[in-house]
Amino acid sequence: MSRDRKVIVLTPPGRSAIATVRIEGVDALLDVCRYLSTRKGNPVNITPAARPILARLKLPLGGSEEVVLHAASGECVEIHCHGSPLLVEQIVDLFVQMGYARESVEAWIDRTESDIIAAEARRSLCEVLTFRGVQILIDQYRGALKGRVEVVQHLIQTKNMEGTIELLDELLRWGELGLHLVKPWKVALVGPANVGKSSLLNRLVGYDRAIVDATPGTTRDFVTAVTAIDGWPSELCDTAGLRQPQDPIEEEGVRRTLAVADAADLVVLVFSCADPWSKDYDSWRERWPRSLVVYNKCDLPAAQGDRPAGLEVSAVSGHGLAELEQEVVNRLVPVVPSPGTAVPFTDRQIRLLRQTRDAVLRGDYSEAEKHISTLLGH
Ligand SMILES: Nc1nc2c(ncn2[C@@H]2O[C@H](COP(=O)(O)OP(=O)(O)OP(=O)(O)O)[C@@H](O)[C@H]2O)c(=O)[nH]1
Ligand SMILES: [Mg+2]
Repeated sequence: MSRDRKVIVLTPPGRSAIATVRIEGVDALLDVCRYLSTRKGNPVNITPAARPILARLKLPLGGSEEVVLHAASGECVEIHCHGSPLLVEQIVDLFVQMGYARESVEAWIDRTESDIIAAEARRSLCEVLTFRGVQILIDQYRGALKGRVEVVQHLIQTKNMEGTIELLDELLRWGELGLHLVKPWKVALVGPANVGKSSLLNRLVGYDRAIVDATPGTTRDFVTAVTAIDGWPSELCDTAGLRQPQDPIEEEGVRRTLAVADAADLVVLVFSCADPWSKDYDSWRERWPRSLVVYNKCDLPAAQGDRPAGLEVSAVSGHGLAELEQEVVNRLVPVVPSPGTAVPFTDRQIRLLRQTRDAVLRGDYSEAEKHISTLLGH
């Protein structure tokens, strides 16, 4: 019986402002109505497909909760409630006790979505970190990527090597951006001790995430904070200052700094305007040649001598911080896809696009077609 009666939490796990619980079953609406009342305690009747209504839902542990309800039909009701996991669990329990089977959102998507790319988009939409990401994923859900992949398929069938490679390159160009809609870009703040790396992290995320102190060597381990820069999810990582370690803990801190910087999508090399350029710094620029050079403390008198070009900022006065953010974005996302652009956004899609490209370059069109069919879920 419970096979066709389902309760699904549509919103991702964890705390959020609002959670949505979907109830599916022949008597879904009747079952929900049994536990509803108006604020004054009167019964509530919902008309299927009508506008959402506000009501109180009686809870198994006692008391009631104000919820917004929408019944798409008599067999499907969505309950929008406060996002507290405790409340969500109580609502789920209420229906489980009535014989409804709990279904994961992934299983629900697989059951209700026949198009594999649309299903991936719906799954990614559960994890997406910013509104920009939502817009791009909705385009893919509506078929932007699928449409272009079908064109690739046609080009393969007509053995058009040049056209296929051109289109595959156009799609793969957005791969990195697509993957970073649910996984933030990693930006490491690296540099000598005491130049203001932790102060910059705090300014960029807007709260005091890292300890700041006038003593060099304050940050011993790396400290991360996820934020959005111009709408792109970014994990900023403040690191221990690079200097001759004074003790084994600092030595480990420096080792971690190097590892974090090597793995980052972007290294921001932070120096101080007030310190003269040192020969050591050249080796860091060689190690991370694509790094962004920043001179902090530009509110202080500048040190004498030459130094490489870089952005002048001040974590204290705020000077240059908007330009710094803009430059970080320019490095991570130099071109923004226009609305409706086909953007691959999962490892699976990107791997299959690359495999298709390799096969086409080898002239193996049947292998290429196999990969494209897999990508389309055929
Ligand atoms: N005048 C001035 N002082 C700054 C600025 N940014 C940071 N400071 C000061 O410089 C000192 C060091 O700042 P931190 O942010 O702790 O420097 P850090 O690079 O993280 O230092 P370590 O963790 O030791 O490597 C503190 O006293 C800050 O208040 C700035 O833009 N101007
Ligand atoms: Mg620090």
